[in-house]
Amino acid sequence: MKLLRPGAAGAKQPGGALDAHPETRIVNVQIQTLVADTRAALNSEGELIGDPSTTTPRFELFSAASSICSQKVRAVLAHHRLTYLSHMMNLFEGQTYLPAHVRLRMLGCKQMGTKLVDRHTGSTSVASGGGCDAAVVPTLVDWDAGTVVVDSKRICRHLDEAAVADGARSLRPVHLAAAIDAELDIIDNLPNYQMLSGKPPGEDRRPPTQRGKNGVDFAMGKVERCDRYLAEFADDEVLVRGYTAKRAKELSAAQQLFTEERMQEAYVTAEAACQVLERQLQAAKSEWLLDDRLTMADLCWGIELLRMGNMGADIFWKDDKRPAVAAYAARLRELPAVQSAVVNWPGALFS
Ligand SMILES: N[C@@H](CCC(=O)N[C@@H](CS)C(=O)NCC(=O)O)C(=O)O
Repeated sequence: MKLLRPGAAGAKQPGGALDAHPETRIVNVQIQTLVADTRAALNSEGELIGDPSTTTPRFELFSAASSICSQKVRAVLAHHRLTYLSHMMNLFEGQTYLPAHVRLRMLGCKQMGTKLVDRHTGSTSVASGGGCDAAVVPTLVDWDAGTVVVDSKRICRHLDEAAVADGARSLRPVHLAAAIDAELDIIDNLPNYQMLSGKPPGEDRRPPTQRGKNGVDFAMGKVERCDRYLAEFADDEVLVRGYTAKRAKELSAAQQLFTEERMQEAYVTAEAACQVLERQLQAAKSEWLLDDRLTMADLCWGIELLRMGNMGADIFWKDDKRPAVAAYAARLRELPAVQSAVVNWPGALFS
């Protein structure tokens, strides 16, 4: 891995080659400014991941080490060996709320065409969660297309399509697309926020850095962060919309998600998903869950099962409880893309 200085003499600026499409170029200039502001706020020049000879990587990714949504995107990038400029954000220091980043995502949310999410269902899904969140990661910039892409599921598909256009084999082949999407929806709807931040029913098996936490303080910290930004940027219509929706979402999380009853429900949901997976794996006649070739569903399950294991929820499949899930989780963990996006990515697993 090599440090790349996008502004260095002789280096072509990402996003500079869009002269043929004036309409796109206007958006692109806006993206360029917001990306430059976000980099400056993070004090990050970015780290080039992939081919070290690349001077103008097509993709630029803002992600967080431990974010499960970011991990899925990094795994697809790694699987397809796509080169990108990576900027890391610290979720616990609230870096995803930086105004330039929120403005950047507001462009992506607009392009996605969904409203801003203002309540928390416990899942990270845009479809069932009620919309787009302007203060989270991952955020992908595609300099060739002149777009900012938000939502991990959309980003993974976008990257897969880009790789396929370059001759790669798809992780989401057309004949399996519906089945893969159904798996991605199941995974996207799992209560990862609750299992990471809330107190589990019974013994707290989370790693020491998370153990004992009840979720409410974390969510209220986000509400307070939004309040500070709302006071500071009261005249900025775009930021006010972004932070107001996020504030409402996290307030609903603090008030509703982490009660004993909701935490019980979350664990029941997660275990039920493992039971469905066990049955599917037992019945599968293919090498992987849906095919003889690895699909996006396998990659995302790999990341989900690693997270569950990291939170101590591997009791759902350990000790012969669900042997097919246990074997699948162990196999997925060894995939080079999962190793590089999570297992060997500094800070990706909680200790
Ligand atoms: N639907 C979005 C959800 C993204 C999301 O919820 N990201 C979380 C980490 S997995 C985040 O950045 N949280 C920071 C916060 O809410 O403060 C996606 O899949 O990309």
